[in-house]
Amino acid sequence: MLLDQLEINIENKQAIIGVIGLGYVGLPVAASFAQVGFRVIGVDIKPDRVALINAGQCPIEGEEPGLAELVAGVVNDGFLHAGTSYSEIAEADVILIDVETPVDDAKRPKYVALRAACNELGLNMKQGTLVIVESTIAPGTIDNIVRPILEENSGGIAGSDFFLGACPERVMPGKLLKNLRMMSRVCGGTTPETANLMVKLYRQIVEADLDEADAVTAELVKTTENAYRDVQIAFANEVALICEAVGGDVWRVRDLVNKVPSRQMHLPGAGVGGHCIPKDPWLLAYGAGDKVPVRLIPQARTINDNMPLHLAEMAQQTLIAHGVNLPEARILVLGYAYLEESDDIRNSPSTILVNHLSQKVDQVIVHDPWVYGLQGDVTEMSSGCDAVILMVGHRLYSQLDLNAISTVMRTPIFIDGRHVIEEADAKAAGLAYRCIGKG
Ligand code: SAJ
Repeated sequence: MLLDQLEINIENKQAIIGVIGLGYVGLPVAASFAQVGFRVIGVDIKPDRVALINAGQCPIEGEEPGLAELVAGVVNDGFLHAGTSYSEIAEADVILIDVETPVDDAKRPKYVALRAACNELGLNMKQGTLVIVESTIAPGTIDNIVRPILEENSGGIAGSDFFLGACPERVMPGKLLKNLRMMSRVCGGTTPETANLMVKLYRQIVEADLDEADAVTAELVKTTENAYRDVQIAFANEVALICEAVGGDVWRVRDLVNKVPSRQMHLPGAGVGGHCIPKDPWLLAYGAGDKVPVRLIPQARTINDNMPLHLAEMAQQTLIAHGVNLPEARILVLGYAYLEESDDIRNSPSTILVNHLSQKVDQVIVHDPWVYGLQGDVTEMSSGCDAVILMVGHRLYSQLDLNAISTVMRTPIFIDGRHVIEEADAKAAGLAYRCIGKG
């Protein structure tokens, strides 16, 4: 009965939707449901973020096409309201949980925010509520953490007094609204009926496939899709190191390997950053507990995390080979964001490189056209430097005036961590050029 009534209210958009966590996942999803006519109540622990949203402003940084206008519209029309108290979502029929789920230094999930949200929600939610965790979580989290906390604090039973599932988000910075609408999603319910209801809910805002599954499958798919990418990148990086050792060119090797059907060797490079790929493999590994000796996934993480240090070693070797005294050396690092054409510096490989080199040389200067405070003229910034290390494949770096840079550098060394510069061009400009993956 509870489920049937909820289904009716979802279909006729009478269901009230609560969203816990109004960050780069929660706010776009709250605004998207509001846009199609649901009354949405958002809850966030940051009062200033809540105040901004209620003033119709979007606190998400970076370029997110359509998001600011959408937030302004749905707030102005009264479909989206934000608050800091869970009492405001006591009347909600559906609750989406979009809080951070980072890993700690020991690579274990840090569920402080998730546990707090479940504790508060359990004490406030009404009978018959559908609770969906959209945050990326380790396999087993719904069953071992979310369900027990909600049942204990609400006094109800999942599947009968309230309904519970996981539907991991697949948003990407710069494409939040587009991905929300166009990316398929796994609707993992603790019961088949719940999964079916989740599909009916998301069908209101998602145009892509919505696949019914159980909760652990939804948890596995999201963490696996990102662990898969991390392992693929690690393989490319390991082949790059082999190519350096045997005098090969990984970029040509990759092109020729990928001519073979069903080969899709990824891009080697200066490392793997961001908010997803460095974290999600650890969530997948954690889910295995001590039942399975997980070896490949941690090794891939180690390989990728070592790439910035490999770049630093390449730079140090080349500086010494050119007679530069490291403690007097001056280095320019090109790129501080974790990804090309992005201003997002979360888990950026450049951070590892800069911290390492700062212990070894006299001065490390950082440029990034997208990161506030790091913009500038690359030629001017390379003046008097002994090495330039390219860490991010920003388009700007493919248009550098290599002759001018070579002229103003004290020692014209160029280390290319993303194969942005062609070796012939670098050498024609008088640069001592080294590239990841080229022996
Ligand atoms: N990277 C490589 N080699 C590659 C691909 C990426 O070194 O072949 C590096 C990038 O430089 C970056 C890091 O890995 O430092 C992550 O790059 P990414 O392209 O995976 O971008 P992300 O971190 O934004 O990943 C997101 C993920 N999306 C979600 O979690 C919803 C990921 O699943 C997507 O595959 C990826 O976007 C994408 O395809 O754009």
